[in-house]
Amino acid sequence: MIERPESVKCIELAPGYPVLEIIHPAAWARIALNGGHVMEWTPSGETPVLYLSPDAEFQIGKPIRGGIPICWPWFGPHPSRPDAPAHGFVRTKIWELAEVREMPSGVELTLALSGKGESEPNWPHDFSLKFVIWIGAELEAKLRVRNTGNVEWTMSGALHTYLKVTEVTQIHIRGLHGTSFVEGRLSPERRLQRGDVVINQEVDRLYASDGAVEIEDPCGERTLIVEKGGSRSTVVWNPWIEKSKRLGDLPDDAYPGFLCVESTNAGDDTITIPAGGEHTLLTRVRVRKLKDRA
Ligand code: TA6
Repeated sequence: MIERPESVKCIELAPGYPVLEIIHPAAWARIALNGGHVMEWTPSGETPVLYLSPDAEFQIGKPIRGGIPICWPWFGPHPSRPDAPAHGFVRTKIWELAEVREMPSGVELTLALSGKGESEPNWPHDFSLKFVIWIGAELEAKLRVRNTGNVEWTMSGALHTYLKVTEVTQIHIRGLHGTSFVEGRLSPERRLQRGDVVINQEVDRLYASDGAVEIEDPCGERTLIVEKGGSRSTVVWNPWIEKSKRLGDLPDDAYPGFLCVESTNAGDDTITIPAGGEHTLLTRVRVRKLKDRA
């Protein structure tokens, strides 16, 4: 592994399971090389901002429940192969640490993963990914995708961010008013969002939106702001009661404590990349104390 500054350690969360631990005056974070997965992020003076399931499985080749799963090169079920894993394959591959830069305000880490067509049965294309993560008072994650083959291909995907909230039924989810959405990805009925999004049942919505989403958590006395780039669709998901029971790596009573707000390219927002072309999908998470609200 490349040389790392003092603020970036490499620990084993389980035997043979390497995790980068960032200990910097601006923030603390953990990033698993399995999946290139930002698992935890706590800015200084804050409580944890990302939700990580206490039942998350730390096994190479298994996805992690929580943090920011990288869903690529397809979002949800594979478009044509029902036996392919949901949300693509890169969240279960080992990424390598390609670059790391420590600065007074934080640490920038670049993880890399690439593949040739014959290496992936469900994705017979050449690709190169760079995942650039800024760990500081804010968190920014950029998935830079490059088509290194000689034919164009079409992808979908998401930065599937799990945000920690105090009580999901008490939060105010703003920024999607007036945008259209489909529920559960499978329901053909397109509806219009009126006012704030309310979570009082399972919500699994794909919104046609490129805007920021604010999650005001009055009990947590803070607002989380999720900004996006390279994304014209946003997923808002909470499994609620029944789906939580079906997820073996999530406690049944965990659903009130998190909300997923995902920067996606999904639904009508799939991306076709020509040979040699690139696309960047970005998510940025900021914290604003309620008392700081002007
Ligand atoms: O983004 C929402 C969603 O597509 C839900 O339908 C649910 O399946 C969630 O992702 C989690 O998927 P996973 O494969 O990580 O269990």
